[in-house]
Amino acid sequence: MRSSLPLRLLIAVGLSLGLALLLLVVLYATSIAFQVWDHLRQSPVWFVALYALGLALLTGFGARLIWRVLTPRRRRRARREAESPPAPTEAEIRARIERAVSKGAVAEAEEARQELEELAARREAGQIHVALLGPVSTGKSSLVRALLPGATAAVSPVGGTTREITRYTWESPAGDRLVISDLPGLLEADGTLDTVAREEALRAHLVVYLIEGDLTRDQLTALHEVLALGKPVVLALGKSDLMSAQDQETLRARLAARVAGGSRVDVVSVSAGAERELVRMHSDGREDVVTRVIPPRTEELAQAIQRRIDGDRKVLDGLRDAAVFVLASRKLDESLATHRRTRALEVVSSSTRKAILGAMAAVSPGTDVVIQGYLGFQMLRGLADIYEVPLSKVDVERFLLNASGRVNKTVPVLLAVAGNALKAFPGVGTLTGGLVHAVAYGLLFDSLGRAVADTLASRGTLPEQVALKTFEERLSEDVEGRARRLAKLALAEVRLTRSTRS
Ligand SMILES: Nc1nc2c(ncn2[C@@H]2O[C@H](COP(=O)(O)OP(=O)(O)OP(=O)(O)O)[C@@H](O)[C@H]2O)c(=O)[nH]1
Ligand SMILES: [Mg+2]
Repeated sequence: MRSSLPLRLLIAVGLSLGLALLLLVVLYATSIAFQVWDHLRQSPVWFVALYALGLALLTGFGARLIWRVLTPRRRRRARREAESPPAPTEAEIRARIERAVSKGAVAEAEEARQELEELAARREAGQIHVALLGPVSTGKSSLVRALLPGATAAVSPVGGTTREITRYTWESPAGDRLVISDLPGLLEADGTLDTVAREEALRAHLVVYLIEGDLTRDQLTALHEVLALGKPVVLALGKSDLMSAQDQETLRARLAARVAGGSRVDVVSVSAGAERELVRMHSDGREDVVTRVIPPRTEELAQAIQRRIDGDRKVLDGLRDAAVFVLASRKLDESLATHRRTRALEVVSSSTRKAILGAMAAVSPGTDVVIQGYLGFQMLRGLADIYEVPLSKVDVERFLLNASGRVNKTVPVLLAVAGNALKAFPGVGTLTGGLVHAVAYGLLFDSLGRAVADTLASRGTLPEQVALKTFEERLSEDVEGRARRLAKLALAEVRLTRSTRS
């Protein structure tokens, strides 16, 4: 459509005015810029540098502010998630399992190995797995019964009825045979079965998350955990027979808005059916109770499941595999962390014992320092080896030197605490001098070893300042209790030496 002449004239006038204004702004800005430039030329160099720095900072800050305003928080979070490390591959996990086994952590690697074995068995069987997840008592087992009239899943109004995973074979509307897992309810009072249910959800291709009202914060978190792994989810609003059509519609719209999973979440209504007792009034005044059977309503759910499994099977398998790899890797991380912690504490306690013995066995003044230096070196190397952190000889020596520097002021306190601890044991007598030193050394070793082990475990490296700060904190932690234990240990050694001599 062609615009009329007056309108075009109006646009031309508007444009001319706009251009004139722009020209004015440019001229004005240029004039100010020249004035500033003239001033700057007469100013000392340090002022010009400071001015330039200020301008650069202001520009950087402004650019960052504009970027934050233009990028909504959700997109920034999505970017961060996209940048998060990808799921480990099967080859990587297998290599880690092998390394753990070669280091003696056979039992620790077992759970991860079993996850991979289970995955291999499921791949071989080629069936689609659907996990029925959701908070307690939302009707998961009842839904299994509704889908499979022959199923014997236990149902009860008391929460926490299902205590283990039960798998059923279900035929979808299009005749596909699927495995449906009825899972223990999430977020039950003691929470012991949460992990069982969540892990099975990770092993499935598809998760049906059954709720019976709006999502609580905890339920939303549990759902996001599944969504974070990219798994398709059907969010099923259960017990729909208890809600009016209007309420259901409002709630479903709200649920869809709350679940930020986009196209990966379908929201459907389901009902496992129910029986309701009604009082029937007769014309002659008689009353009797009749049972009204409300039929199950599962078609919408079945269709949603079918739609999902009709998608690209390779993609579904890939997402399932990735989730299992995350699960296996997590299990390996957890059990290796426990294993490493146990071994690290063994190294610390054996080094502490040796430090006590070394101090007691020192033949002349100064020899104890040499012994402790050697033992400290061995302890740190042992811990670094357990946590697979490469630490050079120079690194260890510098660290030990700085650690000794830190404790110089604390030594008198440690000696006093050690002396006090020994007083609790009658008959220590003349030996006390050497023993006090030995117990103080023990306290130093115990604190240093634990601090280094904690730092290696939490950081995966040994940042010196962090480890030394932890060392100082550990030194004052339960110092009396530890001194008593170490005093007991030292005395036991003394008695042992005496009895072998006599
Ligand atoms: N009205 C109505 N009641 C239902 C429906 N589904 C389940 N119920 C009732 O809800 C209660 C809990 O049902 P279950 O099937 O045991 O729930 P669950 O989610 O398996 O429970 P847990 O295994 O304890 O987590 C029972 O009293 C059921 O009769 C439904 O669709 N409509
Ligand atoms: Mg159940």
